[in-house]
Amino acid sequence: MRPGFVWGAATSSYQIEGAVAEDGRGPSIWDTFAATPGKVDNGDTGEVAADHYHRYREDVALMADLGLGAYRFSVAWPRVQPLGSGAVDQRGLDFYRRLVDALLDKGIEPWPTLYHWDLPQPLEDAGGWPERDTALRFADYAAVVHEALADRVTHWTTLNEPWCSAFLGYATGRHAPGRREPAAAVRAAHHLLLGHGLAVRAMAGARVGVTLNLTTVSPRGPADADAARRIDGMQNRIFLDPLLRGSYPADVVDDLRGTTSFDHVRPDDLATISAPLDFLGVNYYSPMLVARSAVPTPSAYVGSPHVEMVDGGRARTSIGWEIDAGGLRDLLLRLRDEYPAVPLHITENGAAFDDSPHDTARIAYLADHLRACAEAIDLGVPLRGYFAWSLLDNFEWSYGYAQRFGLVHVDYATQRRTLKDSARWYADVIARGGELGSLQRVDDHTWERS
Ligand code: IFM
Repeated sequence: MRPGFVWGAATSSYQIEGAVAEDGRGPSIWDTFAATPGKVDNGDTGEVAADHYHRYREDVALMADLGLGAYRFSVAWPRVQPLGSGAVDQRGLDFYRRLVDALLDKGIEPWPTLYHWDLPQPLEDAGGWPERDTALRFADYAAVVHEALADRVTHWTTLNEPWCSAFLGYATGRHAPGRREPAAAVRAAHHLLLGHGLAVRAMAGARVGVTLNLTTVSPRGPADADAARRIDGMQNRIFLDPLLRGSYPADVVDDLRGTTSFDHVRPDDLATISAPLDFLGVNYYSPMLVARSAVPTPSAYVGSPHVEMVDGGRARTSIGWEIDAGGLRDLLLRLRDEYPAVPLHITENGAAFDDSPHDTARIAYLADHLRACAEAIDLGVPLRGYFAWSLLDNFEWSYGYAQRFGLVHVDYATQRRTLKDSARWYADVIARGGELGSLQRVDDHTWERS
């Protein structure tokens, strides 16, 4: 990788912080959802998580040992504004001030994300993201955090994976707030985008990006081309086009005609949403292979019930996601070819495996994806950084603690942190400036230095 390439790792507030009732933090939709029986595997919640709220100094020291250049974390809105609007709790902001100072002390650049899914519960009680007002409240909150940290933070991310917030939160109900209302999900997607655009405006002068979970979508065969177009529209283009081209894709609007009339979109919204981005964050984990299905199946892809995901026959991680590093390269090339140029950062990439601490499968996954990044850069993609997901094992949403994505193992009973082999390997890659050459893949699960 080139000099200046940003090497980082990522986490998010609800997944690691714990301390959900401390220092004035208000409840978020994830507190409510996790406390609802049957919503999260094993009844797990983020109440304690990795106790990062109390152990952040130890965690920053770990990051420094790994040689990270940057740390991507998220700010918990309900710590800053317990009611989601109005009064600001300085104790919440102080936590992030301390975290940022600890990072800077170690020469690690803080990369905060303003929203990684923990919406203050009072805002959901008022209607949540399907309501336009939530976007306005988000911009107010962004301004508050920006003012508090602007002297110490350069790169800001507004949203993490608005697809999940909108379509898992409001269509399938697999994520908080657990609603199953397809039309509301489409409105939520728009208001998340609007919130992003308004936040960019509210943080004038800052370097701001947004993170999307994007992927490759391929048809199983020629008869499935329309199915692939539809899923690509609802997964990728419904966010990319408004942000980078200032319009919704016409085919997606058409596909959604029976679901919503788009009358929630006001005339100036798309101009606000498409304010120039300083970078686009790309989260990539797995490819998608899709087919037309004869039987209608409700899914996150509202408006396209006759589509199904099919098995691509590739190896899978423990969470069941197929592995395809080439997909990351193809995705990056597509962004280069089809959208206006914008600096890119991989803001998440990683794998869940239960083989810690000797996690050769995770090393293989990361190495293959880093090679894909290097290939993309060689082909002219303006990729400027890579953040491994995740620094620590953490609360994996509706899967609870059973799925482990960390470079660092967390023993939840004692909160003891132990570096996995992948953490040592990643530190070595960073120290070599991204040089993977001396590492040889033996098989799917083994990786050796030659
Ligand atoms: O853990 C999540 C993260 O919060 C958002 N992106 C995907 C990760 C793995 O599921």
